[in-house]
Amino acid sequence: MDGQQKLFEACKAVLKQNDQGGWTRPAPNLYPHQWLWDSCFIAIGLRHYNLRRAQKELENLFRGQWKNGMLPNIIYGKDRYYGDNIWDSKRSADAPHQVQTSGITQPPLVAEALTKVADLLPKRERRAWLKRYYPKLLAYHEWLYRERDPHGEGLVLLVHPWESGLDNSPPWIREIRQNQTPFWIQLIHLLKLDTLVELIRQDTRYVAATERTSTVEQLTLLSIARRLRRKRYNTKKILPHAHVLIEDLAFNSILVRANQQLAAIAQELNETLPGWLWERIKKAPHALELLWSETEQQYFSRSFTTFELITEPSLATFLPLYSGTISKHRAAHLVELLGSRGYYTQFPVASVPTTSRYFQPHRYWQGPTWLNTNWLISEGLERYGFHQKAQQLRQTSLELVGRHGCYEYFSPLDGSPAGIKPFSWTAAVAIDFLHQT
Ligand code: 2M8
Repeated sequence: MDGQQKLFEACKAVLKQNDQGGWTRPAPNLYPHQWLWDSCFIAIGLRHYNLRRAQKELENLFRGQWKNGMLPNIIYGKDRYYGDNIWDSKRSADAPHQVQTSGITQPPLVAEALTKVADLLPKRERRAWLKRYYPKLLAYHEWLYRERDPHGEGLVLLVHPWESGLDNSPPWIREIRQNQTPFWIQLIHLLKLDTLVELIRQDTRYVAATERTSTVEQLTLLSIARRLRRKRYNTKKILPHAHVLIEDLAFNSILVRANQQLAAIAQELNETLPGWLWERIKKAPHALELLWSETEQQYFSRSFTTFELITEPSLATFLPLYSGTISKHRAAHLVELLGSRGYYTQFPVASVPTTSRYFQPHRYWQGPTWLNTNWLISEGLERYGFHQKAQQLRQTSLELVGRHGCYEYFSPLDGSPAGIKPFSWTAAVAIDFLHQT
């Protein structure tokens, strides 16, 4: 067996180990449930060797869809999890009855996963597949723009850092530190009781505390979730009272691409998108440009409340490449940036540039290299014709997995592994990368 085949087999074994019978947990212990964007990456990997199972993964994601169209970021399985009882989704009349879910969403990668699976299906099955999921996908995009774009400008807002998928990335940390940390949590920090509280944290039983979100931030994330629960996840009730609302750059870049995929599916099926939604979809690529800073020459997330850009750099700045709608000139500029300012480290892409005050090589979304974001960037690079750069990124990513196995993330400085293992999307993305080399 050659090296590539061996790696493929090892990655398949990870997905098998994490298979819960039709859906895949991200990892044992730490993440025992089904997560939204994880399952999309997982389906993208699975389709290469088990198309039926990839279909099942997505079918199971839609078990969690709410009556109002929302796809939740977590559908609970039977095992326990450290935040289990915070959501109590049944408090909303929109939540499904058959399963327990969270009350928030995650990056809208599902159009991508449905499309990539469809592309491998025979003609007739493809049509049936798209027909089956089009109404559900449409309902999700309608929910996003109806509930989360109250100004009708083509940018959706997020109400919790967990919705961004990049939980503790600098723009979110800065905003929650400035506006959201409740007094009792500040007190814990002031009295240096963090280490005591850490003792009751369950996630740090499996991964070193230095590789996870800090205790103060973790408590704040739980407290924001509780506030959302009190409002029964009703956006109209949440907005007037929320302290941190962000038009997240990564999320909106992914959504712009997802909109194109939704529109392509509609066209293939001879369906017409609702007029109001089509208007938003047309606005979205222009709205993304509102997130460009002329001074800093890069993209940022924006506060929904103040309309100000949150000028803390992170890898999200490269995701407009993935949206595919920015100008070639802008794309070339981003590629130049990718090669500099602390992003293109020995094992790129650092989730936060090494020059940032937030950078920590092993701490979650505050510096490490992740395979899923490398996937999004490499897809974007391909779209703009930077094939060699995309190939390079896939190679360095595969090198990490080949050397250390399917860890959750890796230090961008020396490639040392961190987080939980065996982690499903690392395996799934590696499989997709192997099929592109
Ligand atoms: C992380 O997020 C969860 C909450 O959703 C957590 O912090 O426990 C993030 O890395 C997220 O992007 C990912 O989907 C999830 C499961 O892998 O873990």
